[in-house]
Amino acid sequence: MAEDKKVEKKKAPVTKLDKAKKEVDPKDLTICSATEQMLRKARRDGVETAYDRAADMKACPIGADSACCKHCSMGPCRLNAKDPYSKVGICGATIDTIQARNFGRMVAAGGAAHTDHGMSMLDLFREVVKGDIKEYKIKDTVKLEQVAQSIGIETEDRSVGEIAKDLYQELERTYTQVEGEIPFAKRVPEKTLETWRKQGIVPRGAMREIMELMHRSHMGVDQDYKNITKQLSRTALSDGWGGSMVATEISDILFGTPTPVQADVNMGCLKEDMVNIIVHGHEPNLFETMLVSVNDPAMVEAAKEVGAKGINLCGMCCSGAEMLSRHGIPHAGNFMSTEAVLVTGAVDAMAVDVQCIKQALAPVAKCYGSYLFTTNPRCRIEGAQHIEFVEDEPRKCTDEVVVKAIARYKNRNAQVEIPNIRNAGIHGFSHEYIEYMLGGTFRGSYWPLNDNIINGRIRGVAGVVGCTNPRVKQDWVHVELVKELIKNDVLVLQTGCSQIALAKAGLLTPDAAYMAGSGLQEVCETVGMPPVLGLGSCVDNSRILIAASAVVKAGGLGESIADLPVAGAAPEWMSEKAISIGQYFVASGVYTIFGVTFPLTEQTKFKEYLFQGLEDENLGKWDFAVDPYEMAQKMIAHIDKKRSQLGIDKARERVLMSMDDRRTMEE
Ligand code: NFS
Ligand code: SF4
Repeated sequence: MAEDKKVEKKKAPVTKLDKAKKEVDPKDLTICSATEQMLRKARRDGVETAYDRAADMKACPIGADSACCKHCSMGPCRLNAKDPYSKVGICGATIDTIQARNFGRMVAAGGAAHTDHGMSMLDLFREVVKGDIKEYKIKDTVKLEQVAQSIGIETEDRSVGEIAKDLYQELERTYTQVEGEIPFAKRVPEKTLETWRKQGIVPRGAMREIMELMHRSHMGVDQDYKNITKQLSRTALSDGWGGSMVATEISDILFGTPTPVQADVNMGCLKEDMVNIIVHGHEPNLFETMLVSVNDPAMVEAAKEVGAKGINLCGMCCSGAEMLSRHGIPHAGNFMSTEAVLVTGAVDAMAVDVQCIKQALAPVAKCYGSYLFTTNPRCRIEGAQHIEFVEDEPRKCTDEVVVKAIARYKNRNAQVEIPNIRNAGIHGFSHEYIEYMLGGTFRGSYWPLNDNIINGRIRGVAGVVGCTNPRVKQDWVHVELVKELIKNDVLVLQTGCSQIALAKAGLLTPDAAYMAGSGLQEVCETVGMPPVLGLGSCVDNSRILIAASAVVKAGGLGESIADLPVAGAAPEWMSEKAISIGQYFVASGVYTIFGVTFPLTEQTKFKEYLFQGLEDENLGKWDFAVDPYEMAQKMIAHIDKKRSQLGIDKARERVLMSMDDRRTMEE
């Protein structure tokens, strides 16, 4: 009882801006003008956001260096990052053990998020195939056959239902298999797979890998950082080539494989005279059904009856990026704009499912009288209403959200201010479309891409992905990095919040080719493509892996992914999912650079291993830089190193010379 009283007396969490707190000018917090405008409004309205909290909360320096362990109650133990080998934990754990275990647990959590998302998609697929769920159906039978064939399932003279049943059975192994190799290991280039086998890091099943990683990082188990790294690589690979890849492939089969579509991004997609509904999260099924609900003539009529012109549906974060790519649904902004969008006062309802949903959305929504609905049993938020989304009756949830949103429109009393900014761009470049686009209608192929890389018009390919983070100026690092890369003839592939940052900066249009170097520009103009290709959500990073495999298979650029002149970056990352993604790229052979901060202590064996040792073992490597120009330089240096190892560095010099020659001739 005494305890209870103590709790009651505690101050309620702050939802209103505390005037005494440090204030940073919004123009220094973001380059997104819409977000900046809303941060100013939030200040006027006395509403606090993550930017205010970040200014007020210094990151814990020991945690930032991953120099602490709280895996048992003899601790928590704090080591000294300035002198990392001067101390060990009470059990004797060294800095390398502690860091490897912490890093491993980030991979386990991030991988679990993608993998559980993928499993939800697979659950849905199973019920659709069995005929128990009728609200969804297999939309893309060509993709179904392609995926089935890619893992050795017979498709000739068989019905869609038969193939789908077999595909389900096979893909379930991605999760539950206890021995053997996950099905999509069959898509990995042979030499890359050989390296994995030699090291014993081919994933068996994701559940097993995550469980073993949690076990091994428990107090008193694996205390050899290299051995822990093996298991964290294996777990990350069960995400990239497992859970994430299943999420992407099954979503394509159920909802359609993206092809390029023009669509608008930014807060100007909200409409003052319409009922505005935002879906924010990661699983496409909620969004797909919401799309059906908002287009129901009865719903539209109901909206008109309360004086609205209609219902306006927009996405945010990753399911938003997926719907943007698949159907051209407008996208209101990335992770660091989710509070700001509520500040418009124009959001009648925001429906969320899982991942990257700030708890603070609930108090901010409350300030503006907007509804915040949670819909997934995995994610409830205090202060939000829960309307559960069930797959066999999905409209029950989405219709209710729409009805409530209409009611809120009718009673809107918040002051509405919508930033008048919309950026058009082309989204939806699946790896299948890239192949078709480059290779032509009759014989899609990656060879033209390889050819352009070999002849040097394209210097290399970079994946720029990941979050935004209030510890750095929103979008700025993404945009500057990508501009620098394309200027240097590096073709950029994008997903997630990074794709939205570049879309807002106007780089996802074919016209942006003028910003590219002369070689890349020539290719973009010939094909009619932007220099920056948006592939979708974060689980769609698996599309980049498949594209990389296809490039290896097309020939002329080495035998493994590690041979390719490619690099990856997550310049403003924040989530554990990003660490899992980074690690599966590294383990797949890709040089991967992160910004903001890196959860490691300098001058330790574990850091040296991630940043160099793994490359010596024929995998990729990690790197770190905060500054976008330095980041670009490092990525390009790696690409050039690979070009010279492949013996194609001379070809590029020739191309550059011929371009110069041409210019001289023109003069
Ligand atoms: Ni990716 Fe998507 Fe964005 Fe980061 Fe979050 S929305 S899965 S984790 S913040 S890119
Ligand atoms: Fe400390 Fe070891 Fe316990 Fe970690 S596992 S808290 S290092 S005693």
